[in-house]
Amino acid sequence: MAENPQARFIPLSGYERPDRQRMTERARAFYHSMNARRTVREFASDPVPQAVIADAIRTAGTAPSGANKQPWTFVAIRDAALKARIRAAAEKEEKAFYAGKAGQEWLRDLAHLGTDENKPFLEKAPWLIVVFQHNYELDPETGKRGKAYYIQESVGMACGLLIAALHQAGLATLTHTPSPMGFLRDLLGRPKNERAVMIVVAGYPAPHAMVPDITRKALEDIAIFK
Ligand code: IYR
Repeated sequence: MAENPQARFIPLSGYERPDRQRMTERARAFYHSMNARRTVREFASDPVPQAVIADAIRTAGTAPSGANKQPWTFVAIRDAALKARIRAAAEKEEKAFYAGKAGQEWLRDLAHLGTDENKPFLEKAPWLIVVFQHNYELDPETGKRGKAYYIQESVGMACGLLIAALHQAGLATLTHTPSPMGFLRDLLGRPKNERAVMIVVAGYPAPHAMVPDITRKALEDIAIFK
């Protein structure tokens, strides 16, 4: 196949071609399932097995990435003391954000979500998954650096798969982005080539969890077929 001697190929395995009807049904079913996902801010404290979180992270790790560099690290936290420290640091940043750092337009745009500087879910939810992007490769032994490509795109896709996987497992999620997030690298002892991009909060929703009354754009408003 490929002329390049550095390119090694193996047969595509695990792919089964569905017939038209099956394909149509599967696309529909997956859409319905994912359309039921909502960002949740009220969590139950019930524990969730580590194995479930591990498989969701495995799924995230299947995302495509630039030159297959897989420029991501997922730090999954269940330790209560660590969660408390993250909450305290995040709330400190959020206080400044909501007190005006965000600017009027941003705060106006957020008003309908009813968010504020209080982030109890950072302690209440059983798991916080902090997603780090690798701005470049850094060998921990030699200190040797390498490049990574399309880092934000790659990590964004991995986060999407992570959220989809957690949803499919039956968990609620919240993508939380305290800004700035520099404190997370220090708090979690990550190397200098890594930057936190979001916290994915995961757990069961609280029994009577409420969510904002929002709608999704219709297909006609997001897609153009030519
Ligand atoms: N990081 C803040 C603010 C926030 C910003 C956006 I854009 C949102 O969609 C939601 C919240 C917070 O977590 O409250």
